[in-house]
Amino acid sequence: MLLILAIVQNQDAGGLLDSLIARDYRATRIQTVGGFLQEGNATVLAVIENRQLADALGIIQANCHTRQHHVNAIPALSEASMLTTPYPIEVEVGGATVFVFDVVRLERI
Ligand code: 2BA
Repeated sequence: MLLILAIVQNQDAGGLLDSLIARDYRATRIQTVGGFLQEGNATVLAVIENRQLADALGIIQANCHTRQHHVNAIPALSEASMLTTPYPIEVEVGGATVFVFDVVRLERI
């Protein structure tokens, strides 16, 4: 058994959950916040059989899309420049950041 932990964008989380459930996977969505952007994202947990890994990753890939986000960065202070005016930078977020763990045991008690 494997635990898939997928960090996805909020816009993609509902469709991903629907697609997983439609294919008979069990899944849980947790509201989370990304450390860099400090924006809400979603973490989806699903325990699957090892043979289902490729299928489950395919469902994640089909539902999670890459998007550009803009964030204001503050330049580092240097001797040459005392400017601290924030400037916009663009970062590419997603589709999904996926971690796969071995599961020793699953109990429903
Ligand atoms: P955030 O930490 O808010 O990061 C959002 C996006 O900002 C990242 O997209 C990446 O493109 C960029 N980014 C992150 N840290 C950066 C840095 N130090 N310098 C420059 N750009 C940076 P993704 O890589 O697609 O990550 C999306 C979200 O997935 C992250 O949101 C975080 O919540 C999670 N994540 C990504 N990698 C992770 C990891 N190794 N461990 C734990 N969570 C991770």
